[in-house]
Amino acid sequence: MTPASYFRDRGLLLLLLPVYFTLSHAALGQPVGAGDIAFQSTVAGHYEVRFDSQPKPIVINQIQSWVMSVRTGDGLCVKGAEITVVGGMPEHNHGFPTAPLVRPGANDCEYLVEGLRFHMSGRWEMSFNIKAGAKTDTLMVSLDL
Ligand SMILES: [Cu+2]
Repeated sequence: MTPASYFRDRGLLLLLLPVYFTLSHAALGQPVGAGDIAFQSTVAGHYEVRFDSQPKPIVINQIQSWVMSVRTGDGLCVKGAEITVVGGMPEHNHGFPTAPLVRPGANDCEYLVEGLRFHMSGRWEMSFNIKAGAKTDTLMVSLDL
């Protein structure tokens, strides 16, 4: 899915996704790291996801790598998942300035989200599509930078 189609379908997506996570550190005037994003469940509840970022906290306009840990509800590593990510700033109507990719990480639970760059302050939304075996699920992340 391209960022453009992501935003075109976003209204529908949000209707279908009642579980919607928001971080609001901007009000506190503090930078955030991906590690500050709470451990969270995907929309259909198939997977549990946690993030860690480098550098930490997130630096505006600098390439980021996130480690993404994906487990089942039973705490088992989700091995061999195909994960894609799209996102952008809905209030500015633009996508990411880069095309981030997710690839396998250091162990069966981990994936690396590479090429992330948040080129301005404000609210960013990301949608991760996680496919492992027959189960596909979505994780929405909203980040105030
Ligand atoms: Cu923007």
